[in-house]
This record gives sequence, structure tokens and C-alpha cells, in this order.
Amino acid sequence: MLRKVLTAALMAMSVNLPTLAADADQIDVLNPHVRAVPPTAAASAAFMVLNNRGDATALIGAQADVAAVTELHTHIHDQGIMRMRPVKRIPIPAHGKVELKPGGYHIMLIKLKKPLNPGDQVHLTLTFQDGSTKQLSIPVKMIHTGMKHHPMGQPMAH
Ligand SMILES: [Cu+2]
Repeated sequence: MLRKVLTAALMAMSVNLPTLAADADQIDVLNPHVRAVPPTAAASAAFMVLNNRGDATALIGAQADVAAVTELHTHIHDQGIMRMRPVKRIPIPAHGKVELKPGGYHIMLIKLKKPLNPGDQVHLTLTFQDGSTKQLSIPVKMIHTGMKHHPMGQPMAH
């Protein structure tokens, strides 16, 4: 894979030239977690905040060890209904942050290979715009359903 060759080349460069910052080095991952799902569920999602200390970049790929397929998704409002849609990239503004959260951008874990119970760890690789990668081990947590988004997590009367 060309991307793998490029990634290897970039990683080698960053070893030789420590002043050359890779996109992955300027991103801090805050509060990463994966939604716990029942054993019958075919899919789950990962959420986190990507905080950028450098120039604008983007998340362009992800791979999780517990899923056969990992996609970047967003939610769109389609005639009053919220639908998920795959995206090629999730932009991360310069010296800013993007929040992956229920009802917004998220990393979709499809065709789960095993149940995701609270306390489990998921290995996730993030790939950024320049091909640099970040390896994460992130916890599985219970999350209340994301289709109805409650600001600040406050329950609302329906
Ligand atoms: Cu999704």
C-alpha cells in the first residue's frame, strides 16, 4: 500500500529530523471512549476530542481491532430526520479542536468481531492528513443513546 510506504517514510523522517512535526504529533486526543453495546449489536462508535496544537489538518482514516470495517461518519439532518453518512475526512482547525460525539462526527465500528463490554479496551489507529498515525488504547463505556442529543447531558422531557 502506498499509504503504508508513505507513513513509514514519514515516520523514518520524523526520527531523523525531530524538528519536522507530523500531524499526529500536534494532536492531543482527549476523553476517547467507545460505546458499550449488547452482544447482538453489529456496530458501535468511538468518540473523542481532537485538540490541535498546530496547523489545520484532518482525520482521514481509522482502524479498530474489534471491527472488520471502520468508517468516519457524520450526522446530517434530512427532512427532520438525523441520518449517519460516511465522510472522507473530519477537518481539524488550526489551533482548535473538533469533538467527535453522539449526534455529530464519530468513528463507526462496523461488523464487530466481539462484544464490547464496559471496561474493555479497544485498539484504535487514527490516520491524519499527512499520513501520520496515532495508536490509541481506549476504554469501552456505557453511553446513553445518541440519537436524541441533550446538551450538557441533561435529560429532557419528551
Ligand atoms: Cu455512524
